[in-house]
Amino acid sequence: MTVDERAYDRRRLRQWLTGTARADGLGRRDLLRLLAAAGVLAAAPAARAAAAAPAAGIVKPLPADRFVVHGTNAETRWSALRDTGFHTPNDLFFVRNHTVTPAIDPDAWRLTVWGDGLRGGPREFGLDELRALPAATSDAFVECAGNGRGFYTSQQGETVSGTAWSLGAIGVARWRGVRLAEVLRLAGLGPHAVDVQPRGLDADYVSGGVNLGRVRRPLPLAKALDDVLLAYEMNGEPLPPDHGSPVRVLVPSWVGIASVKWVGDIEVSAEPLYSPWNTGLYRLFGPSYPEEGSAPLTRQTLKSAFELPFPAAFPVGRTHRLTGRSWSGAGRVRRVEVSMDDGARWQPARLHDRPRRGSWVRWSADWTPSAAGPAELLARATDEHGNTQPERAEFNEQGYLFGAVVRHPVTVTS
Ligand SMILES: Nc1nc2c(c(=O)[nH]1)N[C@H]1C(S)=C(S)[C@@H](COP(=O)(O)O)O[C@H]1N2
Ligand SMILES: [Mo]
Repeated sequence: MTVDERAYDRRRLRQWLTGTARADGLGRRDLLRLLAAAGVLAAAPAARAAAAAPAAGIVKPLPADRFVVHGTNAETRWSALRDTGFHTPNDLFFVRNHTVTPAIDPDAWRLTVWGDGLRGGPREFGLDELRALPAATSDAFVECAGNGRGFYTSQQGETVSGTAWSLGAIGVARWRGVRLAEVLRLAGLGPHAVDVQPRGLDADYVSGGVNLGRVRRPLPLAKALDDVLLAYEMNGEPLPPDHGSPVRVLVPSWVGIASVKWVGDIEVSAEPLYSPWNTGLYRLFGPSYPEEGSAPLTRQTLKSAFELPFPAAFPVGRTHRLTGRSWSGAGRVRRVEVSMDDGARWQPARLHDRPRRGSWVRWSADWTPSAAGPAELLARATDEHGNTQPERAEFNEQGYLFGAVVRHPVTVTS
């Protein structure tokens, strides 16, 4: 009967992965061991898509001077941000799609809020209903947990799985929508709710031959009730197709995966929930972490980027105004410093925005290169909690949360 049991177990595991079985009463450690033993969450090989390849399934144009395409994803070139304002224009905002951008009719769209954490049965909302509720606005970044992943390899010589992003998997927009707390209240949030799990309407995600079901990731109730929005506007326009039209979740300061696009339903659970996106994915695995991985990722790390081509070129002997941006998931950026001599001396950059939580700050610094040849520009930020970008980021197998100083290559020409 061993054979039958094994077959049943595999079926149950598949059901759980696609969201049709629950994992109640099962410890996270057991679940992870089970998943690892069945090999269903083996890391996908690093993406090697050519920069010139068209992105499958993204609706908006991706001109090569503004985006680098990685398979189904596209990152913003930092050189293209230089003359943009505080908010990333919608047509320049990076896209991270597990599959393809779905076509959803906003008039037919419904949001279902359901689960045993509600006092009563499911409650449905249409777009007009959400728009009629009190609106809230948030100037917040959405940043992929893997932003900067490529530097684990290029700067630290480490092999990690996943899309080899440079620093362009981030954007800041003015998001407008309704507070998730308000919608949960209207749906009849019960006293026993602990987890809230939004799920996207895009296609099932198949990784390494295993169907993981639709993109979904539980949020602890405390965060869901804090500053999370159901956003229907991005920079004053209806949410564009690639960014979750008609409604996405916006979870300020957290890893981008929490901000589920094209949300179709939200489960409110009286028991903790698991999905592939908070178990085998979006935890830190590696020698510095426990066998079952770190806790699920929440806040983003601290980063800085120059608004320059990568690599950049400057003529010698002239003064150049270097510009860039810094941000932290932990709180406000307090200080940004730059170094043009390999970190021997650091000079403060001028900040051009009042630093705010969950957002970035623009900065500038002048540089007069005195000798022709190769150079590296360094920028490092410190946040209000005293976190400063280190020289090296701690390795993890999936290359999440790269927070070290990026060495920006430059050629000084005579
Ligand atoms: N439904 C759904 N939501 C999703 C994703 C997805 O593929 N499907 N990708 C997530 C990830 S990993 C990131 S980083 C952000 C990217 O948001 P953007 O494409 O609007 O920049 O969306 C998140 N929400
Ligand atoms: Mo992401």
